Amino acid sequence: MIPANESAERVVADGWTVLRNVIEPELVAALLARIDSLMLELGIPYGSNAFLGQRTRRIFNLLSHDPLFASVPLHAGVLPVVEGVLDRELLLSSLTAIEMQPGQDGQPFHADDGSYGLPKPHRPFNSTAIWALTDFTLENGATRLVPGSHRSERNPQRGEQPQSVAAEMPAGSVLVYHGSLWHAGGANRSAARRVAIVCNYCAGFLRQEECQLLALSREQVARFPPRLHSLIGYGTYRGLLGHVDQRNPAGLVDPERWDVFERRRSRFDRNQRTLAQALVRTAEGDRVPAEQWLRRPEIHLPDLIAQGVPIQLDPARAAVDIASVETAAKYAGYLRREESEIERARRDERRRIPREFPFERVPGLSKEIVQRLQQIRPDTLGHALRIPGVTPGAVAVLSAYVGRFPSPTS
Ligand SMILES: O=C(O)CCC(=O)C(=O)O
Repeated sequence: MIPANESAERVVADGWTVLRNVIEPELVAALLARIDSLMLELGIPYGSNAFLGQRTRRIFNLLSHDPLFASVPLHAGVLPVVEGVLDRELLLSSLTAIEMQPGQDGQPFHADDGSYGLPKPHRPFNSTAIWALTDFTLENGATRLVPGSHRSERNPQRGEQPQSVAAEMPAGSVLVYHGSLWHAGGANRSAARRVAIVCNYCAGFLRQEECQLLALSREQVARFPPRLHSLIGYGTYRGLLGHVDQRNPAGLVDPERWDVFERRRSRFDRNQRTLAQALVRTAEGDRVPAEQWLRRPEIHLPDLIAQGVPIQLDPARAAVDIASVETAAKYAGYLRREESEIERARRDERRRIPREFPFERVPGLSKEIVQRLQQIRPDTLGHALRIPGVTPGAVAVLSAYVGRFPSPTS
């Protein structure tokens, strides 16, 4: 294997390098399988413009969907190369799966650091690793690269078609390039799809493309290895940028705290089971399930404990334990109703909209929303909900009419 510093030097000098067969085949297979299942679960639509690709589906913010994806930004065969291009204080800028179907046209050429708007050329402060999860070939749209363009004084113009080469590589390889390099997804003229993960890193002093401090919950982050905490943004750059009350925010995603939370959750689950099984004696002398008795407003958990129901409490956190078990019991009915609401929303997410559905006949939708829907023709209610400008209220109205108007072709 080529040493990481040599690969990094090639990225800085030549604009890119390909790390051939650097990813374990088992990891490639696992990532591919999870991306496929997420595409279905999330009802991912095709892109809505030439840049995103109208025959291309993307899953953004991958870390939020499965901890499996943590292995991508941290991979020992790739991260040291990018650290050599930027430095060890780099950040993960975005993490996206891209599935390009046959028939996808070539993407417009661009440079990933184009949005920062600084005079060019400059040293790399952005660097991207494109993981090939299927072979990348000339026919199926291997990324096009413009040699020398990382030294250009400008970004490509809209529609510009410079001379380029295709980054052909077998599945399990990774293309790493300089953020100023002009590049584009190629056209897929083959009969098979091309699948990739695009892992974009930036220097620690820059704003990330995805706002990960909000896109990932603290609980999700706490499960990741500490190195990933700092890549996500829980850290400081040169000990200053990003501090919280002069503390490094890394300490705020504390796996030990997460452990405390996990232990509390397992006590909670055990106590729920105990309440479902135990019987208690009422004032009238009847024996009733503890769970049912606790639903009475005047009954509290310590009353049941006094009757010998074996509830487990952490002495240091007894008040929190008691409050959570009591709240769950007293609001069980309400929670069940909420769950069925959530289930309904999930079903709606996948509910299909017939191809020629007459959006203009749905009463109460604004002209603008009807136009957006007619332009984009979402195939599910979930897809409709993700169209900018289409409100949840409009989708709720739509859901009431989706089964009502038969489409001429369906
Ligand atoms: O899919 C590719 O090969 C490149 C994708 C890309 O550059 C992008 O979406 O920004």
